[in-house]
Amino acid sequence: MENGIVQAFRMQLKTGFEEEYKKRHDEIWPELSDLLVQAGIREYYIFLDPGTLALFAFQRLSTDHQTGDLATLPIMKRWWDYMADLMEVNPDNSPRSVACPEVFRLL
Ligand code: RM4
Repeated sequence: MENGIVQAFRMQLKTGFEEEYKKRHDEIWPELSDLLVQAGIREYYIFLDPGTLALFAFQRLSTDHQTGDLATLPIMKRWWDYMADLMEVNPDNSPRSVACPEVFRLL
């Protein structure tokens, strides 16, 4: 199987929004998930650390992914606006995100 590119990053949930964050993702807009797949995201997981409310995201991307363009797309921006009450965000409502370098792989 083609492994593509893997990347991980950390976002931050605000206190008290654990259930609502999960609910919104359980009901993710189909047009947004289509967009993410079209951008080349092959796998996307978000895990919640219950102690710190850190959101740890892991993605597997196709080698020709275009995830860098997502921030300019209206559906993505609308989702970020929608999620901004639950997450730590930047002034443009994109989630504050810290890249997490890979330190181990078992393949
Ligand atoms: C997240 C956040 C991310 C988005 C996912 C689907 O909570 O908004 O940017 O990729 O939802």
